[in-house]
Amino acid sequence: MPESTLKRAIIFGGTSGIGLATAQLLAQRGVKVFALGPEPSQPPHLQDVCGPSWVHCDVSNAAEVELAIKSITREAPIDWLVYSAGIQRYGSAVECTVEEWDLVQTINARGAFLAAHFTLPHMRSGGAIVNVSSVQAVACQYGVAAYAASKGTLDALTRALALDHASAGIRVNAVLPGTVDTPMVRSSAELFRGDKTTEAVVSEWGRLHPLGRVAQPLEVAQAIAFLLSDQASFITGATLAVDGGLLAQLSVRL
Ligand code: BMA
Repeated sequence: MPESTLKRAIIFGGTSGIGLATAQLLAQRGVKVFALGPEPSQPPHLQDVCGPSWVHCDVSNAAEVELAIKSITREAPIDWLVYSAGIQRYGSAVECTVEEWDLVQTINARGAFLAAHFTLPHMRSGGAIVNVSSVQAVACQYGVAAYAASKGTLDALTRALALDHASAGIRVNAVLPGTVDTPMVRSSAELFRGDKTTEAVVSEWGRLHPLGRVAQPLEVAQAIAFLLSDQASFITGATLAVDGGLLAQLSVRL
């Protein structure tokens, strides 16, 4: 493919879970992918030379985000941005500490603002952004005050970005995953498993989804790749649930 038509993508949170699956999928499809993550050195699963390039970036540090994007865009502009960095903390508004609240908003929401803020000036017209939100932006579990609020912010930011940058030919959408088999969900399962195995807890959570299982990260990555692509050329400001039917259901039964 000629260099001028090669798509270039930045993926925040590209070293784990949904972000990693997206980085791998896009790289397989011939996209030049920059996978950003907080690890101090290149994670072994990103050492494949044909795969995504790894760039260190702690999204809580605005200067690091700016520097990472500057170093990537120095050689050429960017077509696609995916914000998939995210953490989960549990507790009601009373149980959640002020520090936990701040950390969750910083990683899940402020980081998405920083990514957009520093990347948008280097994006090509025809480009696209996808933010990885959650079903919990719309309807939430008990005890996830900080997380749900951060994802609600991310959805609102998605709409604001979609409006403000439509005239520049840039589309901005969000995916809302249900439960996905990622390290983040596995560590939540570990936290709540009691006497059960982590596997059993993950399967139990899966059964709560109408499709009867949790998602694999690739299933969300495929939706992200669609929203980035020209196949979604008239879709902007949208929130796409990738949730096995979770948001379609009420827990009330006849
Ligand atoms: C995700 C995470 C998961 C959870 C799922 C469905 O965003 O919070 O831990 O299982 O939402 O509530």
